[in-house]
Amino acid sequence: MARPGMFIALIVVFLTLISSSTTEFVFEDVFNDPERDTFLHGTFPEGFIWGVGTSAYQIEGAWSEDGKGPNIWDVFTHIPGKTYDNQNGDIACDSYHNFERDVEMMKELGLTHYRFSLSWSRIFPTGFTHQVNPAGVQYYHRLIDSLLEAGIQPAVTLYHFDHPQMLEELGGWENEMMVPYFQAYADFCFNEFGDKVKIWLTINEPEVIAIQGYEAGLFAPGKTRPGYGAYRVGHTMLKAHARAWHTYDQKYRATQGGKISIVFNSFWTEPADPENQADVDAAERMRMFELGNIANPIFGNGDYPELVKAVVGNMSRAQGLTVSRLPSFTPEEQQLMKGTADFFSLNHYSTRFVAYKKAEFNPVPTVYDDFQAEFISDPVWPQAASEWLKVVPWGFRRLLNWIKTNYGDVPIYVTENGVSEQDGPLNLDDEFRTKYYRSYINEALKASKIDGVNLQGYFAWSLLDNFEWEYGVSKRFGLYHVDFNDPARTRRAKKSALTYTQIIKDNGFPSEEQAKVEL
Ligand code: GBH
Repeated sequence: MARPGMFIALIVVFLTLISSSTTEFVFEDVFNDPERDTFLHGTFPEGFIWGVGTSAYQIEGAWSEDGKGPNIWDVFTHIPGKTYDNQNGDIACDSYHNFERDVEMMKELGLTHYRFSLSWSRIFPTGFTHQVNPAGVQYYHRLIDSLLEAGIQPAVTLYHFDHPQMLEELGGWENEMMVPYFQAYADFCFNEFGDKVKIWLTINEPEVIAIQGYEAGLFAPGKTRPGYGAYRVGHTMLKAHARAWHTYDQKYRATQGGKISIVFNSFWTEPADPENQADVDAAERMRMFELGNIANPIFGNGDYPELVKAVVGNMSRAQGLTVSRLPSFTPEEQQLMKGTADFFSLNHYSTRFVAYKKAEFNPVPTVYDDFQAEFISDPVWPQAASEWLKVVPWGFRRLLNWIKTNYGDVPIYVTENGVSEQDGPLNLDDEFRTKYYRSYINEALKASKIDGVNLQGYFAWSLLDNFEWEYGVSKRFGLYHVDFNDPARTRRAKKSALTYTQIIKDNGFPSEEQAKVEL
């Protein structure tokens, strides 16, 4: 006959089974550490910004229509061998003609904000402000007006990788004169659109353009200046940003009342061996090179981080140089840089393990040698279509915390986050992307609710499949599928679009009790 003690023990086992089966994980097979990966129920702060992002070259098409001038991406993609299958953005999603459909999709999603960029050469065909293209200006007015009519606020990037070709012929970002040229362009845009636009972003990912465009040569303008290009170009872009910020601050803020910042992109880096101090240091060094080096001048003391100055300085000396390859700011420039952002704007996609690598002294110095780091990824991490993009949700929370630790309680907007799938037969059931968004947004929720990170907005990348730079349209990042073989560029909602719609509606992931309270 069963004794009462045994009966109680059975009940305990039963209850334990039930409660453990309610522990939720999104990527159950891979990320199932109960401490780190358990799904959190709860909602984001009231007034949270929910958006999606795109950029001009990636979606607009109409590359030479209605008076638009050529930009560096038009020229670069027309050079054979630069992009996958020699694809280009001549037509892309044809959003120049389809923007009303785009806005309709945004309404379906229930967005509060839409982040898009202006094509500099559509507004100023040569880049210079004495020759404006009225059709280009009108196009952006129509887009902005239809957003506002739909109750969606525009968040406008002035520059997302695509400056006018004429300016590149004068040296592009290697030319210091880009600072006043960019300032004049920004001034025009604030004046023209600023009564309707309350969120401005000056430059998208300066560190990416610097490395990909002027060091590695994989992005337009395709220049290779190993060891110097990235630092020099980054330096000029930071100054251009600061001048644009001051222009807004002095001439427009009081009457227009908007906010303005610059967009950074960063991986999270985790030491390959947390017990090995050299790896721990290498991981921090990478954060400083990738994010600190551009964030410190703006959110810190106006200058590059001491660590980066020391590393590049020492490497340069060891290479027999008398001047560091990293340019320096004068005290006046530091004053100019400091504080030139109203919020912290972050693009984030993925995480890497970093191991220490002994400094190499090659005849031609490179930025990569300066890193003294080796990148490793865990083979269990789910792999997106883009080679560099491994799915590691927990890295997102750590990066958000790192920003708080280093730059304080600054409001953060995540301006891009998303995942790619390979082009193939039409499949709208994108379970992989759905899980990516659920898990990454959930890590953002943990940062907000548990860690007290001042997160105020989130933009998914991207509204729709688009021209993914050197990969052409072979990598799809969209919540909406685009048929690139169809002249109408028909858009169709993927499953992830429906998931995102629900998250926005719920302002996160309310628990059952919260959901009931809301009823
Ligand atoms: C963003 O850049 C862009 O803003 C956006 O236009 C783009 O469509 C989106 O991402 C998706 O790619 O040498 O290992 O660092 C993201 C930053 C820059 C990340 C280039 C990958 C190259 C690989 N990307 N980087 S690596």
